[in-house]
Parts: sequence; structure tokens; C-alpha cells
Amino acid sequence: MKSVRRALSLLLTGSSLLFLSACSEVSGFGYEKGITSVNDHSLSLWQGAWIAAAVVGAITLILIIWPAIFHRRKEGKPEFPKQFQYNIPIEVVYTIVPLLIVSVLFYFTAVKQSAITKLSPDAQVAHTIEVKGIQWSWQFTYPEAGTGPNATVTGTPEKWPTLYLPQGQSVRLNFTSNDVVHGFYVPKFMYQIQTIPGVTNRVEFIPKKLGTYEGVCNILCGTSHTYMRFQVKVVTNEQYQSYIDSLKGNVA
Ligand SMILES: [Cu+2]
Repeated sequence: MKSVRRALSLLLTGSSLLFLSACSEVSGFGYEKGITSVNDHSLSLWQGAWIAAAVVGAITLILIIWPAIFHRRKEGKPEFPKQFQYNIPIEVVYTIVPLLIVSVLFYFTAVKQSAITKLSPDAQVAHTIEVKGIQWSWQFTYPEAGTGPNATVTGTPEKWPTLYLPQGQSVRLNFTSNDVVHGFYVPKFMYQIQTIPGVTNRVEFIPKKLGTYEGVCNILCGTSHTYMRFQVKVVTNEQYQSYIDSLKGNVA
């Protein structure tokens, strides 16, 4: 029994050390901070949810392992322990604790969600880009580039389009759909939004880190859904302006 106890305390010490070291480095659990302003809101929620899940998981594991080791049938004892129909204090605890967990998760989710979905007055938006989901690609329209045919970039399942965004500038994306529901998802941005026929969804954020990011459609939308890929290039403001200038020409 002593060796079992020692093994268990070793297991507990090891897992709490692992947990503490994960906390001190504040792992992104697969995501990075500082890519867009959305990440600044989402990352702490994501980390908090994982840490809360780890704590709940550790307590659950202990509650499973503890009786299995320390409350085994002993020599000379009856085969079944005392049977209870009710245990009111425990029932109260396992009703209140999950309610508390759900309330805390709900509160932080609601706070972060309203920060992410907040829209500023139109005049304060530096750049607006129209994003349209089409079977089976994406269409990006830059009103800043005028009304010429080149102001709209349309991808195909074979030739995936690129969305250009200026670093450090507020960008609003307006999402519409040409046909069915699609999902605009850029994993590194910690963001996905649906394009819905007859509805315009909007999102506003500031791209912060220069780079090229992969995007996909994440709502099954038809046979070539899997080819609805695109890239997002976050470039400097100068590069963005020269890209807009290159779209201004009327040559198709
Ligand atoms: Cu799609």
C-alpha cells in the first residue's frame, strides 16, 4: 500500500509540475498572439478554457483513481459497501459546480465575443473589402480600387485567390454569399465567419503581423468545397497601396 501511495503522490507532483511549467510559459495551445487584434481577444479565452479543462480533468482523474486504489474490497469485509439511495450534500455539490463552470465560461465568452464583433462607425473604418463566397472559390472586391473589373479578384478551385490586408490599419470585411453557406476561416487569425445568402456579415480587425496565412472554407458547401482555399497576405501599408493601384487599371 505504501508503494501505491508513493506512486500516486509522485504522479500528482509530476502532473502539477507539468501544469505549472505550462502556465509559466503561457502556452498558446496551438495559437499565437499578436497576429491580428482578434487574437488579442481570443487567445486568453482559449488559454483559460484549456487551463480550466486541465484543472477539471485532474480533479476528475483523482476522483476516479483514488477510490480504485484506496477503497478496494478488503479481506473480511462484505462484498458490497453500504448502499445509499440519496446523498443530498454531494448532489448539491455536483449541481452547483457544473453551473459555476458553465457560468464562468459563458461570462468570459460573452465579453470576448462582444469585443470581437464590435463595429465602429463607418467613417472610422480605414479599409473595407467585400468578401463573397461562391461555389467554389472566393471573390475579393476592393472598393478603394474603383469600379473597374480589376477591383474584383475572383479565384477558382484551381487558382486560389489572395486577399491583401494592410498591417496596422483597421479593416472591415463584409461577407456575402453567391449561392450557399460558406465558412471563411483563417486558422492563424483565430477567426471564422459564415457567408450566408441574403445576409451581410461584418467583421472588423487590425492585422498586426506581416506574413502569408492560409485560409479555407470550413462549411461543407458542395463537391469542390475542399478546393475553396485562399491566402491572406498581410503587407505594409505602402505595399497595400501599390496593390490597390495595380487593381485600378481597366485591363482585364
Ligand atoms: Cu464553401
